[in-house]
Amino acid sequence: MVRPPVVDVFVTPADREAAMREDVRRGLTARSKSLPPVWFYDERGSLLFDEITRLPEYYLTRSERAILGRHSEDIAAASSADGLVELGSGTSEKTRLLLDTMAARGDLRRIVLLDISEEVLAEAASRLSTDYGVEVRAVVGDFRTDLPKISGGGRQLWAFLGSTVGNFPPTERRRLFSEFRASMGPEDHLLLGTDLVKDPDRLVAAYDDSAGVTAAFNRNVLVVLNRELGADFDPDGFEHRAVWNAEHRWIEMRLRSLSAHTVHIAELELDVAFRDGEEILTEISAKFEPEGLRHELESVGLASAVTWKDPAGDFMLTLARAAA
Ligand code: AVJ
Repeated sequence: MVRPPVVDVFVTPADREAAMREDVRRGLTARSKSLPPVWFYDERGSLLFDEITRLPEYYLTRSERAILGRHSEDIAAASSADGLVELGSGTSEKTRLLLDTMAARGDLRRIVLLDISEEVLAEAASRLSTDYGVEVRAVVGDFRTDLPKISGGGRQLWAFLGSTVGNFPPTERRRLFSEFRASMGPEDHLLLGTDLVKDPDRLVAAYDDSAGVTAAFNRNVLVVLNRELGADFDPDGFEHRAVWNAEHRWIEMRLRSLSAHTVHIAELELDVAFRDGEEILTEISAKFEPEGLRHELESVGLASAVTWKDPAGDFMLTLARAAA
């Protein structure tokens, strides 16, 4: 008999709502406007992101899948993990390549999924529990704060895939890596997926596709604010932009106002004035150099044991463990 997944809720809908209000007030009253990317992912946003992963220009997902397809046996052997913890798991689609390998080796005992979105999580957890017949725990939480609550037991592989880490600027990234390090047991490993620095034209195309899916994804954050906070953004009044920032080595997604106008956000009792051409920074997506990443990990006590790239050298997986 397969036990149904256990769902732990560390972030309630009320917590989410409060966090969104605070983020939006802070981001849109600042001199240089920004919104954190976490608010892209309502149901429509998650579907749009899924569509992005299948676009010809968006190589990241395919490249990472290719590495997992080729090297999941190496990863399972090198970590000898008996449990998988997936952070920001989404639909857990690529992770199955790892789970299949761990299960075939007879190693797989437990799966923990952590995501901010309860709907996606519950669905993924019950599928995995049926398909693998092991203990599955689903945690509705924020990987920036909730890691200490989910550590424990066995030899865990902490998977942080999809270049999600790229959404965090260096200081926050360092804090995140330290959190991972602090939560990992002595026999645990971290599996980190990162996009690599490459020709800026290819990078920009990956974030400004010809079908306009990324543009719709970017504008969706305004649709979310309209619904959740009673704002009156006209999403078509903003232009999607993707810009390579060579100094910081990250892609910036921005929304540029096509006119001078004012937006009212009812639930914040806030008016936000936009100049013609004024931009909101909606996401950074950092690109890495293998050496730089190794140093970053080492500086928080994570020793990068092995790395793998896809054949084109576009994307990298790093397996790291707590340094002795
Ligand atoms: C899911 C954060 C890794 O930064 O490439 C895709 C999100 N944004 N297209 C990324 C995204 C625009 C994606 N991550």
